[in-house]
Amino acid sequence: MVHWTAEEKQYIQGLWSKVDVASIGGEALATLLFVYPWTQRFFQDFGNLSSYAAISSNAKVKAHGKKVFNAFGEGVKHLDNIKETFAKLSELHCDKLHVDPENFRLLGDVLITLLAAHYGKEFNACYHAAFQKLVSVVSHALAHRYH
Ligand code: HNI
Repeated sequence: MVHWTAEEKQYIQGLWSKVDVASIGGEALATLLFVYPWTQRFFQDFGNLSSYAAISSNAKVKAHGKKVFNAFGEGVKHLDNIKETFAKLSELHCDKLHVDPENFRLLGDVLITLLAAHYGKEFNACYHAAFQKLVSVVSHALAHRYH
């Protein structure tokens, strides 16, 4: 099981409590779809994804980004239970959607970049390390069905 120090928990849960999940979630998914356009193939029924402006104003992208990061927030709440928290979602992404787990890592990197952009100096090396660990553990849990 992953061990979290009290400080790591504080960095993660403290910062996440301030995050506007709908906003950063929409932004993160939009960035993923724009910067790594091959990820668009999972969202072919989302309509117009032809430019950054189109992607970032697409209501389906926003709604899905919010959904994804609300689920991510469940992981933040249950740091000592991440594998179980994402067990059902791992089944969905691996067995049904066949999402390449590399994409979980990419989305995690996007999230960290956005947190750094939004929180500036407050998102210091300690926050960065804690969130890096979190996105890695969440990606691993989501990919669990592949292992
Ligand atoms: Ni993901 C559906 C959570 C990463 C492709 N995804 C979901 C749902 C949740 C979710 C929650 C809705 C489940 C339901 O309807 O029961 N996804 C997460 C989380 C992460 C993640 C927590 C990583 C942090 N998903 C990704 C990535 C991709 C992805 C990186 C592809 C690039 N997800 C999907 C697709 C669906 C999906 C595709 C189904 C969409 C649909 O049409 O309903």
